[in-house]
Amino acid sequence: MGKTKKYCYGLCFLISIAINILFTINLYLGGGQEISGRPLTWSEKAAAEAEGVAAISCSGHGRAYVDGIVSDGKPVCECYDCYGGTDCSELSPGCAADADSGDPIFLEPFWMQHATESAVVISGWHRMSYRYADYTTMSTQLETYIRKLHSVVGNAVTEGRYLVFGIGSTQLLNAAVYALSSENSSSPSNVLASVPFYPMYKAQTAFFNSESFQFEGDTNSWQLNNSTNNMDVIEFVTSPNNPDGELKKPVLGGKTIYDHAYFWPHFTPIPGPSDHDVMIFTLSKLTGHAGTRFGWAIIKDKDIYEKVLNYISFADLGISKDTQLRVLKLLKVAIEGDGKPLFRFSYKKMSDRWDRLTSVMSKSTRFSIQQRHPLHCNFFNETRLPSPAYAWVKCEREEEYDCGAVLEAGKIIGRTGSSFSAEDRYTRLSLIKSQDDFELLLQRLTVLVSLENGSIKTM
Ligand SMILES: Cc1ncc(COP(=O)(O)O)c(C=O)c1O
Ligand SMILES: *[C@@H]1O[C@H](CO)[C@@H](O)[C@H](O)[C@H]1NC(C)=O
Ligand SMILES: *[C@@H]1O[C@H](CO)[C@@H](O)[C@H](O)[C@H]1NC(C)=O
Ligand SMILES: *[C@@H]1O[C@H](CO)[C@@H](O)[C@H](O)[C@H]1NC(C)=O
Ligand SMILES: *[C@@H]1O[C@H](CO)[C@@H](O)[C@H](O)[C@H]1NC(C)=O
Ligand SMILES: CC(=O)N[C@H]1CO[C@H](CO)[C@@H](O)[C@@H]1O
Repeated sequence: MGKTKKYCYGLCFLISIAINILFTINLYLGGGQEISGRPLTWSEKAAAEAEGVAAISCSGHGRAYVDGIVSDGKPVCECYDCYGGTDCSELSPGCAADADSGDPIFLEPFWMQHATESAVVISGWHRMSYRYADYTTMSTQLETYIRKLHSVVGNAVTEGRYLVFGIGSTQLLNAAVYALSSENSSSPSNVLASVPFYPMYKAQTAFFNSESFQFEGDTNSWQLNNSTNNMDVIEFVTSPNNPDGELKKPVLGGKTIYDHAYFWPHFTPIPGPSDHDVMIFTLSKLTGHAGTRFGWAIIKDKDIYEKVLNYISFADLGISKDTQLRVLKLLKVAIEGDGKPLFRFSYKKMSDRWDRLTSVMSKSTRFSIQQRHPLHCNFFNETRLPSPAYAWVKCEREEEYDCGAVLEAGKIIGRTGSSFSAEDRYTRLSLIKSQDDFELLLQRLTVLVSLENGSIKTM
């Protein structure tokens, strides 16, 4: 009698465990329609789907996504560079280290650590309208958080300034050129930047082929030939600069567009709030969400603001409301604890990478990288070295004028100096990609440098 009771308890216990396991599996694999005997709510169902996909491990060398390719009803792993196989566990041995693009995946671990605060659920009827209730296309709530963020970081003055959102800062770069240009087609405004500069300035200005502005190249050569002319110029001031991380200052004294894509504590000490007529920022290099395509311009002058706003209107009728919701959520996390958790994480990541990179490069006479100068950072209240997004590598040997080819022979892919209107003796290496990418880059650089004094000089 007592024995059968015991058996029954044991059996019931096992059944209950089995049921629990089944529920859990069901819930997390997204097939579940019930929880504790009632149907899932719409947000629980969405959450179960998201968590089910996030639980696919891909060996840490890839990710599965809700909107990824599906095989047998399940999303498949999308592997990072150099990894393959259904679970991304296979490293391809001869794979080159790709340090070309500025894809800011270095912050992915931060967002995985902050999964709870940063996730967003979007209902099927979320903001279907073109506009917000106040007849604008920009979320005032988001605007408030952007201003808070700048005041917490201390990197830009926003009081009394106008804000315009764009599809990435890319869209705003050209919107700003348009807004600052003269409307006189017989004398178009001259657009310039200082070599080495981000190629998009030239590419966009040429692509839009406007009658009101034209790209005129490097500020310094322009100044040599136009010293006495007070001409109509629009100068891109990229601070910190892509590719070399310099905190650039204007050269020409005309109208300026400050591109502050990298003006965040992980890349540079923040000497004080930037206070200029047109300043452009982007989510991409702040939180790492380049795919969200969100940037903003901070503008002093009302007329310029209205022109930029017009540009965005004519180009797109404003930007995605879904994007704005997600950005709001991310920025709320970014300013938590006065920005300390995010920027401590991001700074540590970048400074660790720089420490390891400089320790390898200091042994080299064949390659050099840019000098870094310490500066007081108001945000961390400490003097620190910058830790730029890119290494600007120079090949020092006379005969190695094509640095990209030299690195490529060592299985490293960079971006050539001429892409930035500089010499090909320089190459840019991206330091903001995933940890896997960085580890492989460092491994390949270590091999190249260790071969320098050996017999294989001409590899
Ligand atoms: C200097 C600079 N400005 C602007 C951008 C554009 O960024 P996004 O369009 O993602 O905001 C980049 C991207 O690499 C950049 O390096
Ligand atoms: C347009 O530019 C031309 C050539 O520089 C100049 O002669 C003319 O006065 C300008 N027109 C206006 C409206 O500024
Ligand atoms: C600038 O002027 C100098 C001397 O007048 C000339 O040699 C040079 O080609 C000019 N540069 C450009 C880019 O026009
Ligand atoms: C190679 O030799 C040079 C000159 O003697 C030295 O400065 C450099 O550190 C050496 N590099 C390595 C990787 O040993
Ligand atoms: C910044 O650091 C200095 C010296 O360590 C200290 O005296 C000062 O109070 C700090 N300022 C702030 C705002 O924390
Ligand atoms: C008016 C004038 O002299 N413009 C020149 C300024 O310099 C650039 C190149 O450095 C020339 O292309 C312009 O013609």
